[in-house]
Amino acid sequence: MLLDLDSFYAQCEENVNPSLKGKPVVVCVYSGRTHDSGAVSTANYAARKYGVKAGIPIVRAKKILESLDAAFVPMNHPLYEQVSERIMETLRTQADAFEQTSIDEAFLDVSERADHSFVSAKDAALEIKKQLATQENVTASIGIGPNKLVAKIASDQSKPDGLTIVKTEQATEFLAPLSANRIPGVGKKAEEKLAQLNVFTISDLSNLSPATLVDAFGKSLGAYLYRAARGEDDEPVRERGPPTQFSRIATLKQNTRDAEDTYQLLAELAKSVSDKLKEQEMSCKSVAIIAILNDLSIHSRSRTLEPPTSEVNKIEIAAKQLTQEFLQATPEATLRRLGIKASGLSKEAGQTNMSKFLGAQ
Ligand code: DCP
Ligand code: CA
Ligand code: CA
Repeated sequence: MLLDLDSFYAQCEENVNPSLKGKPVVVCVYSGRTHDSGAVSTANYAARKYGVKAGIPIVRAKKILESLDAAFVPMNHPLYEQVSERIMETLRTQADAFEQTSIDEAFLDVSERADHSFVSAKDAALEIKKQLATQENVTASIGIGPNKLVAKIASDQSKPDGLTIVKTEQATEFLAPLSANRIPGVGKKAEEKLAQLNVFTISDLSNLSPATLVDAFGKSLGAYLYRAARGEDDEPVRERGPPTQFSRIATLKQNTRDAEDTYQLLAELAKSVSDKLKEQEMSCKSVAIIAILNDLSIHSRSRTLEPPTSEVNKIEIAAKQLTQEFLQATPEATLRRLGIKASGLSKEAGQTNMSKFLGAQ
């Protein structure tokens, strides 16, 4: 089964601020440039009714919802991470194998505990929905299928609070009328190519020969699409390994090529990356800056830290130096956005455990 939480950030906001309930709620990523500049991160279903959705400018959302009592709230990522971590922890215990694929989404292999029965799997899904409602006051949409591909597509079929079950023998019939872009991995580019081949639905796709698909998409994507059109997929549900990097990125108040103008932002980003490392009890061997220029080109410079660290000061100093050096070496560069990436992650050595141990005495 694939479980995807409904309008996730918006539900988190509604739960910490019950006065939002019933209103259109829009979670905003303010760029900080002018009062209202920025984009919509997500909106609850009351706002979506009017066409407000992720990615549109905040200004446009405000115009659309002008005459309604709508709430615009700034994105609060630490809150969503906390809620997500609690939910994922509970979900993990409900599956034979568990794979979190994003902040609000996870695959649960329930084959064994449901005795390979779709009826039992449905009961398990209803139980999970009930648990999410009582423990976290959130709804989710769940898809159940014979494999990850079908479960994922099924989870998108009915939202919010949906439950769609596609048994093995129903898979091809279920997929046939759906638009080909419902297949994970089919983005804008693939969709255009498919349209040139007169392919719009998954049924159309299933009529293409392997040779045509490999010709158009290359061996790997071509073979994947051939199987996907038939509802075939044998990727196992597997726990993802520990993270290998953390990064934070933000827009400068104004474009600049004066290093000092970036120091406040870099300090905030360093704090955020360091907090994340400490929360995960990890340290990083390498710090990089990501510089996005006014022409939107992306550049990065990195440095090794010896010994590995999670200290905010060390990360901040490295990022400031990298920014200075980058600006000196690139006279034509004007910064628009800046990010810090910590990579080469490892679990903190025994030290923290020792200090925890001592602290507990
Ligand atoms: N998100 C974002 N910007 C996007 C897409 C998503 O910031 N362009 C964030 C906000 C979402 C969260 O990620 O709440 C999860 O993304 P989903 O695509 O699952 O969208 P929602 O959970 O908001 O809505 P849905 O009910 O359609 O799943
Ligand atoms: Ca979601
Ligand atoms: Ca999602």
